[in-house]
Amino acid sequence: SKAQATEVSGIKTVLWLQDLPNVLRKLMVEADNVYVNKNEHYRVTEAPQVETREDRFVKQLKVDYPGHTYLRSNPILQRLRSVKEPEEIQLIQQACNITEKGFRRILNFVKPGVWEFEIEAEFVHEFLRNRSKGFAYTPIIASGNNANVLHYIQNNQECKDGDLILFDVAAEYANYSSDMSRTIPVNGKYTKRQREVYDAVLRCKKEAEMMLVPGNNWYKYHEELGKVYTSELLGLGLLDKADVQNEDPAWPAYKKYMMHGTSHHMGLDTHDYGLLTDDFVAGMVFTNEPGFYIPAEGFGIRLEDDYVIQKEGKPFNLMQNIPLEAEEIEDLMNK
Ligand SMILES: [Mn+2]
Repeated sequence: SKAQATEVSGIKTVLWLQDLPNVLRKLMVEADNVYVNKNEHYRVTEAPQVETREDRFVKQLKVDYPGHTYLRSNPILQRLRSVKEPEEIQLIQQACNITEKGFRRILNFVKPGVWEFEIEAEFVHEFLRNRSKGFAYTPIIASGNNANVLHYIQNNQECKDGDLILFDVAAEYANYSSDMSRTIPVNGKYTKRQREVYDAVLRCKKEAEMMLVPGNNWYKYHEELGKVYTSELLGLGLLDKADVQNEDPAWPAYKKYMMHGTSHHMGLDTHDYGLLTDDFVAGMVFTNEPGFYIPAEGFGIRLEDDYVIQKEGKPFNLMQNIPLEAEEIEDLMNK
């Protein structure tokens, strides 16, 4: 009922949809400016092939009311959505906590011979029994060289002794996302080389964390991180000085091993709205997800947590309770 709609939403005036044309007409003849919505997400790279219901509505508005000034609501919405309310952060935290349960469960489950889809099933079972509606996005469970296929979602291979498994798996809760990546050894023990790369990625993640502070912005952040990646890849012997000296500034040498962005807004969408040119401000939620991908060595490693930018100092890590250090993961797998 209308009364119930008011009760759950706090909205005082609730009307039936059939009243829309008349109410809209009354409002339009009193208004000069109309803000219309359009998906301007930076990840939308080409014009959509299908006209949405909203597109048709805007088109009709312009036919019916040609003399109005039409403006974009999107910059306003982008800014509203990129800075989260405390209630929203609580829901994202809950999504992260459910993701943690799933991850701890599979640490007890993974062993040589297990199939990627079996791990996927463990995750979703744990998510649903904690009142999540499921995965926040199509999960990546990539053992061995599958980790080097950036959006590997087949999850249909057997996990082999000696290989790593890269997970990019997380729960939704109350329509809010979480977004986690971890990389674990199938047999419960990283090799010396796997561990070297693991610790290098982890250092990158810790460096990135220090830069998720107010006043920085997405572009400066990525430029600085390029230097961190370059230095770690030199240390791992994956790049040499000549590679760096001769690099193409448009595609720096480090991108051979780390070819994706380090952070994105997260919230109602896993890749949430937000204007990348805006400075970071308190209440924005970002992922932090460095990775090194080495097909020649048969593995790839990505580590990802979700953070809330604070007014001052370090960001708050919503995934601080999810095992991350290599020793802790080995200990839990061998318990
Ligand atoms: Mn992510």
